[in-house]
Amino acid sequence: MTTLTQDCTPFEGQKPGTSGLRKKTRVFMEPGYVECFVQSVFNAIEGVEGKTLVIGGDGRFFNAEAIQTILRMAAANGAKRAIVGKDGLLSTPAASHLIRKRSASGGLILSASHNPGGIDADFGLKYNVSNGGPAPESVTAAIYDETRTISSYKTLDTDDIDLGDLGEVTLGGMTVEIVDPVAAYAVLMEKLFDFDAIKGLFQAGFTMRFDAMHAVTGPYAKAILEEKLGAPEGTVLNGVPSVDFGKGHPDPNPIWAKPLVDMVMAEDGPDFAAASDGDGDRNMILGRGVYVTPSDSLAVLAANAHLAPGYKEGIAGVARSMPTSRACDRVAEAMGIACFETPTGWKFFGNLLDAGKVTLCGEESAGTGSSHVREKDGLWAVLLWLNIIAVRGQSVHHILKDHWKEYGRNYYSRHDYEAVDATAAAELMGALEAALPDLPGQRPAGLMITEADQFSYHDPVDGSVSENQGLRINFEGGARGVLRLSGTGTEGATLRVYLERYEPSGGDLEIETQAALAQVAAAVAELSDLEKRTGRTKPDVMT
Ligand code: VG1
Ligand code: CO
Repeated sequence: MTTLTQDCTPFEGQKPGTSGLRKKTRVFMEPGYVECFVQSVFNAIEGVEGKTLVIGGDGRFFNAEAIQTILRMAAANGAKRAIVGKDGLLSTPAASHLIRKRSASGGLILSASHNPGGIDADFGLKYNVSNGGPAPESVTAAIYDETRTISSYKTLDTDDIDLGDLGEVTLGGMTVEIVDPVAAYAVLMEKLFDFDAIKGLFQAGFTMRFDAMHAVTGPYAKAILEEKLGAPEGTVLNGVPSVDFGKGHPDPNPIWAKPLVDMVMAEDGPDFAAASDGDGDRNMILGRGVYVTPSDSLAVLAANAHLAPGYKEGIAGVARSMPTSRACDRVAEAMGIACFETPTGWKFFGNLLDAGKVTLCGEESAGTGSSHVREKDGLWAVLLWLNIIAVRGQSVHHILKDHWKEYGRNYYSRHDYEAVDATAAAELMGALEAALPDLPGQRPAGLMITEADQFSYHDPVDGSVSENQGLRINFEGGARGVLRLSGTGTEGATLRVYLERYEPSGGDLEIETQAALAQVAAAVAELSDLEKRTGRTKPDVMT
């Protein structure tokens, strides 16, 4: 077995500030592409000599091939050990947990998350640091700089290794340890939640469906929900990971998980339903007849977390991404704990979690998590909901209604305009940004603007500043519109418009969501000249 040094052509890799590199699968399949990116990552972290890395992915098309490439390169670059999920599978939260538990230097996670998989769909690769979380901007900036100057990579001239058997094998001077992707994660969940109480719930006839969307959470959900917690077989739907996610879009929202939503909206539907995304870090929560928005879910979990053993001492604080609704802010205020507002992306929660300032975090995009790992965690959120339901003995609908009665309701929806012409999208944002100082006092669609700004985040732990994180427009009465461009799309630009309106307790808490937000939506459309600039009359996706 010989070490080879091969040439790289510098390229435009992972943009600083994005969580990993996400491109069309065929781009990743170009000869040398994965290699030059992985070498850029290794160079950016000052090499991997003597280090331990965790490696795994969501099982999408090209996962198996890319893992072999990464293993050969890690060995050639002198890594001491690679901890790999059997068959190359690891959910993002399970990878985060393994990095922490095994004191690894970091990990490489192969996933494009909720984006579809397949040779004509998307692939992704990201590096997580030693706290188990996504690389902070200082690291992603260094990776980007490397991709611009990279000239060669190191690999081994050797065959693929079999990742189908648990145990250790050697590759060059590196030990490859193949682990059960579920085991350590399941132990962690058992520590956090009252499994006996949840078991009792299922024994008493409580019904649930979990849609793994043909993605990585299938084995996790089967092992935990069906085997450990005794939910009947068939509770987990689409539980076998497939390379193209059954030709679906593994995004747990009412659009892409419509069959599940239809099931739970029926009168004879299950008591509870949930879904997760490609790499297992997102969650959607439903109860019979009711969809819980991710923002509401975060607020309900914050208010009730103490009912689960892992959080019985209470929570230190909460954090939400800026576009996430302010429902959790009200809970934090009532509890007398801090609520932080961070830019979109889980990496911004890492410092707050590491410093013990917050225990729970969440994003409107169906991400919720806690200090147990440094990524959002889909199954964790499902288990926390189950634990709360078991202790309170109430339905999801009941819990949600009680919550609104106590705190008021933040009506909320995100409108996505996908594959918009990138220049048109940039111009829309630029024009609106330029107009910000003049907005207060204006009344688009009859709603008075009270404040408007471009969101900048000052990290309270390390003092770093992240600018241009989205345009915020506040209206009278606590309504708000937020606009930002997605950092994870792979085609043109995706414009995200986030709409929110507050209805205090005692007001009308049962309005249909889009109807409740129609005026805010009209105001944002007017201000941004949305239709003219994008050529779109309605969003592609509303969640
Ligand atoms: C989207 C979501 C964001 C999330 C990110 C990664 O980013 O809006 O909340 O953190 O995806 O999620 P953007 O830039 O497209 O809005 V995942 O499940 O890819 O790890
Ligand atoms: Co994801």
